[in-house]
Amino acid sequence: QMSLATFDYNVYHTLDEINQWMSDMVATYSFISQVNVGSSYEGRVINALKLTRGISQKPQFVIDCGLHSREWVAPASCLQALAEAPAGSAEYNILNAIEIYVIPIANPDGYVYTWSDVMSVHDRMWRKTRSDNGKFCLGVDPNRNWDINWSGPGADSGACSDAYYGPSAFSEIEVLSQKNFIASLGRVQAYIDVHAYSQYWMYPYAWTSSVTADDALLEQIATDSVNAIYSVHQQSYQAGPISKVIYVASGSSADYVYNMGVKCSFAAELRDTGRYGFTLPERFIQPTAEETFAGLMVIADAVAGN
Ligand code: ING
Ligand code: ZN
Repeated sequence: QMSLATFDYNVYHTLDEINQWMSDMVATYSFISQVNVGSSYEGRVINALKLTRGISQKPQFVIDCGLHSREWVAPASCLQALAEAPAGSAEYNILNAIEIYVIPIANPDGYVYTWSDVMSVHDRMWRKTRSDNGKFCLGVDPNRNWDINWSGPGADSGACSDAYYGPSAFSEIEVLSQKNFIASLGRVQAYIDVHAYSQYWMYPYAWTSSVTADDALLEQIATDSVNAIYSVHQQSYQAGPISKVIYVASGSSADYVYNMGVKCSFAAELRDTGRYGFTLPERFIQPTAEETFAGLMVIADAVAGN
């Protein structure tokens, strides 16, 4: 397919380009299909790509990218990870054992906003959704809006805050849609919410500094992931519980999905460690994507029982 063959993974893409790319992937590969996760506040469709081969009824692994719109390297890395799937690759082979769902842009309104000029204002640093809650500022933090210790420590009541928890838990249609989507799949055994930046590979809890009942398992998988990541381009990522590695944060997706019974729940912060931050230059997309892929495959292997 012409457009797939010429798609440049080493630049950042608009939502329209990413949606076209998803259609091209589906048209090109029989083991990839598109699934509708739901819609956004401004009426955009949230898409997922489903990858599976062979038997059905396998364990499922959900990869959520771009929940925060300014973290552009996260969706870019998820796209490149998907491009690794075709024949012969490790990812292709693992699709006999698990189903993978990738949501490349979980917050499409925010993403479009970081690409736009609205009344000659350009805000590349927008993080939240774009909902109007009748306050002075728009938007809710989609990683503080889940119903897990909602409105607790590490989330903000102020509508202008980047960590605004919203008028109620699941007030954001993007968050509610993703929650319902994950619940509807029924056999999800692993989840990762991919962010940037700081180079961390983390797991619950975020809302409390207490550890989960699965701490040893999660620590083992996260350590294996950061070792795999290091082996690709010798970048150090730190593994550990979210509340210890980064900060206490209530209402996050990783905690909520863990509490749904998805033991292998993770949250990643990709490159860099702060030099460029959210505006990571395009030359770093490829190496970031390559090491992220290695980290994701460790989780996929764990779910596949390898
Ligand atoms: N960091 C995440 C944030 O939402 C995080 C850290 C991840 C908190 C997972 C809770 C759960 O604040 C960034 N950079 O977005
Ligand atoms: Zn983020």
